[in-house]
Amino acid sequence: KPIGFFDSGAGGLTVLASAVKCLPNESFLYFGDTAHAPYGSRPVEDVRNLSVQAAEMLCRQGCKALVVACNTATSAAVHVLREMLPIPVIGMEPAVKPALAGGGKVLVMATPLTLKEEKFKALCDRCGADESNVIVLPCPGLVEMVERGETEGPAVERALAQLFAGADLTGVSAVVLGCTHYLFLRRALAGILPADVKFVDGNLGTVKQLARILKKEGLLREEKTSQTNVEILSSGGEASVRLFKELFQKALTEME
Ligand code: DGN
Repeated sequence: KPIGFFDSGAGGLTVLASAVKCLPNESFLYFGDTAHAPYGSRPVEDVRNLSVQAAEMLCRQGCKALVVACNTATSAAVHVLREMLPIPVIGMEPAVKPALAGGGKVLVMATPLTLKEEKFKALCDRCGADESNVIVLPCPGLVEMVERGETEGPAVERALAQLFAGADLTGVSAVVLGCTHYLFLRRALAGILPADVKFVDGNLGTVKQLARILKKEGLLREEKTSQTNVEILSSGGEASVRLFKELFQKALTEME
């Protein structure tokens, strides 16, 4: 049985790439909801309904566990999905805690919805984050850019520089990539930010959590496979699946 992953589009492919590396004997089924991307600027009820539809579809396909490979969908819907589905549901959250552990100030990039939701406030409270050590930077437009396959080059760097123009980076030692799409922009971001700024994301943490839960529930596949089985679906049609496959290869070569 495969492990299901979903996101509003291509961002979750970065999580999928980490999962394939950590759990090569598993099968994976990925769904990107391109027809409804981006989730991050929709009302929370919309994101919840779309997430439920995506999750139900993956369950019908026989998935044994579900990874909500999207910070936005997690903050809007993970509690509903956990109540509703008969399989384990693993969500994501911006990696504020590990970023703060490094010392210094942290800047959190995420979608407007993620930063607005109660779940983010609760996360900040849990981590002892406040205005003195955490700056938030809502990033409308970045998801759309990645969805067009634009991840590097001068135009991307210009868009990023514009986004950061108003941000005070004094004392910032780490940038949290609080949206799975932004991992595709890591190289471009490194081009516009001071060289000593570290990037922190929640992908590996999420995959480790997935592995722990699979093990605990007796769902981990022990038999070896010579090639990991990965199937990629999109609500955006063939062209979108082709782009997803390209981006997935990029994620596999670039992500840890
Ligand atoms: N990849 C999603 C996330 O991690 O928040 C963003 C999805 C979107 O459409 N905004």
